[in-house]
Amino acid sequence: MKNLLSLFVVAMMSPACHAQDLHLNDREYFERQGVNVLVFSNNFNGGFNDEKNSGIEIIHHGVRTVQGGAVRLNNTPEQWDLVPKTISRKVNREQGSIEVVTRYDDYDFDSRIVVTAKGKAVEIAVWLDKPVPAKLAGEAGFNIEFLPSQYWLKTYSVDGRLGRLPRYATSLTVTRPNGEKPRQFKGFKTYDDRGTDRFVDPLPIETGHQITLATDQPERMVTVSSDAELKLYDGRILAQNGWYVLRSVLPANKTGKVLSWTVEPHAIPGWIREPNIGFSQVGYTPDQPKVAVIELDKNDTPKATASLMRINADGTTQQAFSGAISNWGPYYKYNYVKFDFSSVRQPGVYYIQYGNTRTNDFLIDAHVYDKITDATTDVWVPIHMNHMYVNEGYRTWHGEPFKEGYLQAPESDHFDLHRQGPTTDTKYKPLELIPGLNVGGFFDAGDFDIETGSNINVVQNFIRTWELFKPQRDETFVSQQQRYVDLHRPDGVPDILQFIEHGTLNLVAQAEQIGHMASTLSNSVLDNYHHLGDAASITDGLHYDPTLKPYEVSADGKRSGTPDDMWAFTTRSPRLDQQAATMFAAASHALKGYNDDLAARALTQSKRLKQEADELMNKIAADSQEQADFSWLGAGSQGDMATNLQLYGATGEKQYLKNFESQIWKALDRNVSFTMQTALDAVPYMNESYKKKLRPYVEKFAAYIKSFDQQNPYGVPIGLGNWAGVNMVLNFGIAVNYAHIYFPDIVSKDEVYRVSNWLYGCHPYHNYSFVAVVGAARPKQVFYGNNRADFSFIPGNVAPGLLFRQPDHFENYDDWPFLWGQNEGTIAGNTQYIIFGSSFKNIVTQQ
Ligand SMILES: [Ca+2]
Ligand SMILES: [Ca+2]
Ligand SMILES: [Ca+2]
Repeated sequence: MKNLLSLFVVAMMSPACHAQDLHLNDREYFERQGVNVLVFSNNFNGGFNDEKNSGIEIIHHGVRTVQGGAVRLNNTPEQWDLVPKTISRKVNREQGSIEVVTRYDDYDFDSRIVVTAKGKAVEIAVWLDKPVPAKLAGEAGFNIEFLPSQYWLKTYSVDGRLGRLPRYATSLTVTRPNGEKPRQFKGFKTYDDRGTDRFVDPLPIETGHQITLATDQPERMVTVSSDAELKLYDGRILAQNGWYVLRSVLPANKTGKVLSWTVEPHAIPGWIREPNIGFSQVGYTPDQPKVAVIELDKNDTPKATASLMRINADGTTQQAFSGAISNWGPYYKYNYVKFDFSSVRQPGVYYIQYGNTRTNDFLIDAHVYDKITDATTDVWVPIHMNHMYVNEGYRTWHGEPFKEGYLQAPESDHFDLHRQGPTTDTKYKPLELIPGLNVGGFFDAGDFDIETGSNINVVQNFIRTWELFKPQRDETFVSQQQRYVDLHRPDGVPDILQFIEHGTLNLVAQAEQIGHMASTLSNSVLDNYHHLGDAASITDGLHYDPTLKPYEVSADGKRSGTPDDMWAFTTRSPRLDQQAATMFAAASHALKGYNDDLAARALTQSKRLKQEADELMNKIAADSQEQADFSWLGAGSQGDMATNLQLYGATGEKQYLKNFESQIWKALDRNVSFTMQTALDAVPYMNESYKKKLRPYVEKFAAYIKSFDQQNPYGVPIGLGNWAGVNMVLNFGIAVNYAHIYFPDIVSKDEVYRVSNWLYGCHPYHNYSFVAVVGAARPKQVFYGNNRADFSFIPGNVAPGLLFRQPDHFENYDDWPFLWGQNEGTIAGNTQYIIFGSSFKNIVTQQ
């Protein structure tokens, strides 16, 4: 905090005489009011390669609209095209420049980019010590990318010729021999060339030497000029998550300064960002604390007061409350103040008026939280049921996917971070059909694989919700026999039981057919992994037959030569087997009386897997010189404690509880915040003396909760990773809820609203609810679901939230769904939200 504060003060005191020019600030980026130019504050990092948040970036009047500035090997690089590795980054304050050396190992190709502030513009120069490698001549170029949703339908000018950036990609393309395409990540191919051995290459929309984008919108206007030819492309031709690309090919056979661009982002004189008034879009109950957090530009002057306005039944408005603005202080690049209107308790429709800024309206009412989990349980979860046809009214969400089943994965390195080792660890030969796996299970996230670890979590989350709250809600028809799901059609069975059953069906099948748990059931080829559309069309539904030619179908219509069948990755992990064994025990307990056959099968697999996994782990530990690697198995580890508790819950065998008790106190002594949830989960099984012994730890936890009020203006843990921190926030919220349920005198009811406020709109960047369709007046509009190409959402999805970009920018696009780090929902995270929401509702409805 202190460090941030001093940075803020320094930034505030920057000499006014340079205010109109770009200058290199203390956070190592170029800045003028309304414009930030970042030079490799964020590096390309490989892997998924689609982060679209690296290289040279421009944050233009508060929105990161330009990124990807780097030497690239394609006209419009896709996800999984090679990205450059950053070798060095130097900030030269005297010259006002930043210099970055990047490298493509695959081509032994180094280049140096020097960005220098020149008045209101920056010069971007590319330097080479050795000429472009012959293989990349004509392919390597300097690229920079513009965010389509902020530029489409804007006018542009190229050397005086006018045009409008297209809303949808329709520009011209050519095909070229595959041999001419620079290799993609790990040699995978993103495209199915239909046997032509040619790839698609977009042609430019325009070429010239001076280009201005968004001549009609001062906030977005950028002018680029160069002696080299500038080409403007539409990256969406190849991939829906592509951006507009501006590019100059690097000259062949040249060294030294081979390219220079002048880039001038227009700045609106005296621009000050509109205040972002964070509040709960779902609304507030009359008795809860109500504090809006207002995010202010650092050049903004806080107002003295704000008002809460009531909208009367006849449409007239009146001031319900006026109160003082209190200062919180700086947090990264903005300044924060708060407006407390807790004293307003009268139910009604309200909005906040702060200076000229008026929020949308919201409710104060005892029932505002009643429906916060309904969209997730009734819509999001059933749509993610794999191996089923899912219907809703007139709409089919997807047909029955993967009818041909799953093949044994051969040895492979995988694009979704999986690996199949040199042996299969099964009785199956590589590419042999493993029968019976195309049943049950849930799509992982914005993709369609079955991540076994996540699916285990999902079943556990449902079981936990079932055992704690016994929700009888029945809005979903599920027929395993028909392989058919119909939304909003009650069938007499609580949906949550059907979800537990559906998850268990796939996991039990894995244990029975494979003998142990697969790490994943996933795509075999990259060109159908990025599928956007009906899940049933990812594969052709026909068994792969390598004796047929690609795209050929057998005479009986049952087999094809297209290698699109999904694979089961079966490298054995005894740890995963142990997790599955625990889950199977709990599932057996939950399913008893509803599906006795499945309950019995789950119990059989639980016992067998536990025994085999224990033996394997002991053997590995005995064989290994590095037993420390398996220390998580030993006493005191978090995983073991939670497992023992779950096993006790499922079996009632006292030994598990003894194991738990022998570890919990040491773990709490080591780390209260990390262990608190497990300690609280045990309360229902324990006596009063356990609760008494736990009290001082809960007191510590209460102090930990309050510590977030000093760490940031929003009072919740905020993650700074590549995946925004919603899982961490939900975990925190669940622990706070349980601490309040069992120790209301230590953790007061007021604390449980921290996480709901954050989720439903009280957070940086904008004030939209992160839960799709939840947040009555203004939920987010776009998410990274499997319908993201439609700029849409699947109701009930929870976004990861605020993605942090170095050095000081939080972001959550609501017009561009394609960044998974801020907009994807996962099956494990969304079922975690059901636990948070169920426990939260339970607390709120109790007077
Ligand atoms: Ca996945
Ligand atoms: Ca049902
Ligand atoms: Ca197939």
